Amino acid sequence: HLMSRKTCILIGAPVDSGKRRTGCLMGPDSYRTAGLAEALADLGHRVEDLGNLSPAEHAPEPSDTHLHQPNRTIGWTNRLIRAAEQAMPRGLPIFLGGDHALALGSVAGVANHAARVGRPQFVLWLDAHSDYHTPETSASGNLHGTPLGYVTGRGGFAGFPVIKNPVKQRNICILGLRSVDHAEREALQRTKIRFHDMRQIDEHGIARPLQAFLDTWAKENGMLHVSLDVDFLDPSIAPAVGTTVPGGATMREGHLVMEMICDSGLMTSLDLVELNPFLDERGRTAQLIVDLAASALGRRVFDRPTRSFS
Ligand code: HAR
Ligand code: MN
Ligand code: MN
Ligand code: MN
Repeated sequence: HLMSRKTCILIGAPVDSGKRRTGCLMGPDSYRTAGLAEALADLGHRVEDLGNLSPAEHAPEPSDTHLHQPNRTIGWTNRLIRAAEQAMPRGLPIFLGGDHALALGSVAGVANHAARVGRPQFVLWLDAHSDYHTPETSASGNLHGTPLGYVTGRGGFAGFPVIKNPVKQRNICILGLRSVDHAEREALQRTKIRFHDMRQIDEHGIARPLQAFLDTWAKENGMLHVSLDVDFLDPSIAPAVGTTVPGGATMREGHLVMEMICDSGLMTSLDLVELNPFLDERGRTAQLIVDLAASALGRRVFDRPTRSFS
């Protein structure tokens, strides 16, 4: 087997407060129906399913804000930080979204664990969007556009748990960008975050920037959190997402990324986010995401390196 046997901890996080269009709350059960636990068990992993969480207690929503359901997202963030901290010492948590607002909590929580064990936290963000807003810069008021802003320690997250262990900008790599707001682009370009838009991926392939990032991370014995937003993929293969953007990653680009992550050997946590089963076609998007997760956890046709045919 390519990958050592892991304890995969499935954490249902039916977060639906990060944007206005609802439906992501059905994501965790859609992944279960598509056979996620069985696929991982077939690869030799132990699988535990913690069921679906609910948000921690939170105040009622304010009416004097451009933000959509900030307090519910605060409740989720508190709950998910705790869930991530509790799961990390026991295995590899897989956060079943839920929209991308769940990553405010999942990433903050795994970064707290990394700090506790004295290892740097790395984050690979697979997304059409950079999700680097703060509540103040977000024109839409949709907090699923803010998790990278939050976990890197940008200001403006009043009422949210204080970020104890910000993820270093240089330890973040975003792949798949093709929809970045003006304020985000300006801010992102001033950071050390590595980001690669679809143009770069078209021109140089997806393997090169990913390998460069994985090499740094391996050298520094980091923890690696992978956050897979469904809209990273092209809508023609992954229609079940509220924010489709044409021109996304192909099926093989998606699998290659996951296979390379697996070969690198040390993915320590994973988010599967933004699946909206209400928009799916006969479960095909859920199935594709399950297959991608299986690739990240060792599914292969043949083990690498392939022998030559000579
Ligand atoms: N940048 C836009 C906004 O802030 C769109 C954000 C959409 N985010 C996601 N997740 N779908 O990546 O509203
Ligand atoms: Mn095998
Ligand atoms: Mn996203
Ligand atoms: Mn997105």
